[in-house]
Amino acid sequence: MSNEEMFKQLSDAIVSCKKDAVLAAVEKARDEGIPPAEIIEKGLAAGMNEVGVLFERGKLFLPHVMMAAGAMEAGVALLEKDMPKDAASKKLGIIVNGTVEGDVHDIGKSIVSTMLQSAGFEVHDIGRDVPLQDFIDKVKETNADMVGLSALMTTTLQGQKDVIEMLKEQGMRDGVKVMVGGAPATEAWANKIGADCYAENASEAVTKAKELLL
Ligand code: B12
Repeated sequence: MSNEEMFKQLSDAIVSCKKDAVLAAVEKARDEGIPPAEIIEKGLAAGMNEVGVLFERGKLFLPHVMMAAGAMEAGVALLEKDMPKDAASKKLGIIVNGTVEGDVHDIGKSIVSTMLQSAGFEVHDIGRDVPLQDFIDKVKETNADMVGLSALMTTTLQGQKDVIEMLKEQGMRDGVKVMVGGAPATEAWANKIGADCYAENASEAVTKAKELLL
């Protein structure tokens, strides 16, 4: 089976919303030697995007989306075992990452954390629906070089801007880079709110973090 066919199978498994199908497809792709990052981005995440489209068109309902999300999390968890957990030997920088207050979407954010971690960054993932001041407190506590802010809804995007304003008010903006992401975020939005960078997906997040921190 070609890699393209394998990605299609992974994506279809997510759309089927069946955890067993996802786990089987992930194991197969892994056995074929496809790197975990590609299995996640080109297979599983592509399927989740498809789920989003079907949901928007009314072809899938919220319980399906929740099942697909659970299946996706299980698939990613299976792959995390193969990814270097603690790359202490080459600590590239410290990054705090989380989803802003009011927003419970965390699949994409967690993928970003996992990929940054396996690229050699020390990542403090502080979860989802995180009160904005907590991002700042965690940056202080860990002496972080960068903070990642995820928002998946147009209504919670404002939280990214607010954290930047709060960092300024608390005299901390110069000491930490800000990276924003999530489906409704864009390069233009990042520029408008004065973030240091925007990344469209997890691999781009790794590239941009390296550009800014190394
Ligand atoms: C899965 C999902 C859910 C799951 C979330 C499960 C979970 N644990 O995350 C559940 C079912 C719980 C859910 C709930 C809700 N959802 Co929802 N959900 C989605 C869906 C279908 C997919 C999101 C996803 O996981 N995508 C796959 C991942 C891999 O992609 P990603 O998140 O975009 O992440 C990538 C990039 O964006 C980027 N990235 C992400 N974060 C970060 C951070 C940084 C720092 C960087 C650099 C990059 C980065 O890298 C990631 C990896 O490549 C989207 C549809 C869509 N098109 O996005 C709707 C969507 C986001 N949901 C939506 C809504 C409205 C809701 C609900 C209010 C319920 C409802 N009425 O539908 C609640 C929200 C409650 C709340 N307060 O948060 C809307 C938001 C609309 C808006 N206002 O903008 C969407 C767009 C669907 C829609 N069209 O209606 N949802």
